[in-house]
Amino acid sequence: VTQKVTEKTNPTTKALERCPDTPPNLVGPLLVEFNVDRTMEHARKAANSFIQQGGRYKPKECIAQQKVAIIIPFRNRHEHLIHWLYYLHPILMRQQLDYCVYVINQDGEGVFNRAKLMNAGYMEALKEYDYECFVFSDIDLVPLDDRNLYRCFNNPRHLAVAMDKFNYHLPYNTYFGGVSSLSKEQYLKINGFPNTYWGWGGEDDDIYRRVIFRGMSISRPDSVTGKYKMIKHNRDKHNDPNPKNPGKLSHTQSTMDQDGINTLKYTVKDIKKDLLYTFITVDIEAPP
Ligand code: UDH
Repeated sequence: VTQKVTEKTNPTTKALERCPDTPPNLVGPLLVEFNVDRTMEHARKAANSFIQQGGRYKPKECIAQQKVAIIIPFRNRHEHLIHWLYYLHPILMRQQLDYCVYVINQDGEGVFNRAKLMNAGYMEALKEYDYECFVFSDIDLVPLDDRNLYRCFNNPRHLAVAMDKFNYHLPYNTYFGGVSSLSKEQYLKINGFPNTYWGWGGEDDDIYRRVIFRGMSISRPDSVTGKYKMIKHNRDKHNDPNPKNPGKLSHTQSTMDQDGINTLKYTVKDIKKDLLYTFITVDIEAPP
């Protein structure tokens, strides 16, 4: 009855149905090449005209299964950002997600903190929209198969399971780095991510342990679907391996309730909406 009324009052609008479980336009394996000069203009062309300011998209043909915020920890990797946007927007569109891309830029020259930036991204994204799923991605990782869905599953998901730099294998079984997804509920269950891992190393293992300590397991795609290509680069400044980080892992179980989204402190310095991404600069109180 409702359907009929709709058709009578507005014959051009057909009620949208929920998008199918398996998006129909996926192509499978992808060709990915970073060794070319690429500009933001190329990335804009690749994203087509359906993208909205801030790197926002939702399918027009159906109602997306999930509302997904893509969170990227960032500082001084503009060239990588172009490659990432060039490849990911078309993939995410084919995956029929209702999504937006948030680049969380660490302000200043202090020590980098990947996990704290991701926490800030979670908070900032939720101020804009009622997201139910969060995909956390490094800027230098592009999937080699669009069947690797950037959405959330029954357990926290590790997506980057077969990176070229690790010979298309997991470097170790409990590895949770690179790209991962957690529903809002899963994220809150582990009190978000640690804020105290300054510099390189350890934070991804801490997150893995949080997941296990809260009785969840890790969901993963198979090693064909889960292939990734990483953009080659030199070690960043102000992100040296921190020898204090590995030792913190033995305390995760007792500290995770006092170090996470419930203790997060940061200040937003600037929010800029580019066509292909929302760029949020945050002061995370980094040590010099
Ligand atoms: N990141 C930045 N800027 C930085 C540092 C890190 O944007 O200065 C972000 C970026 O999204 C990156 C992620 O944090 O992909 C993880 O950075 P990482 O340095 O932990 O990991 P990555 O795999 O490099 O990029 C590992 C060290 C590379 C040494 C290569 C020597 N050949």
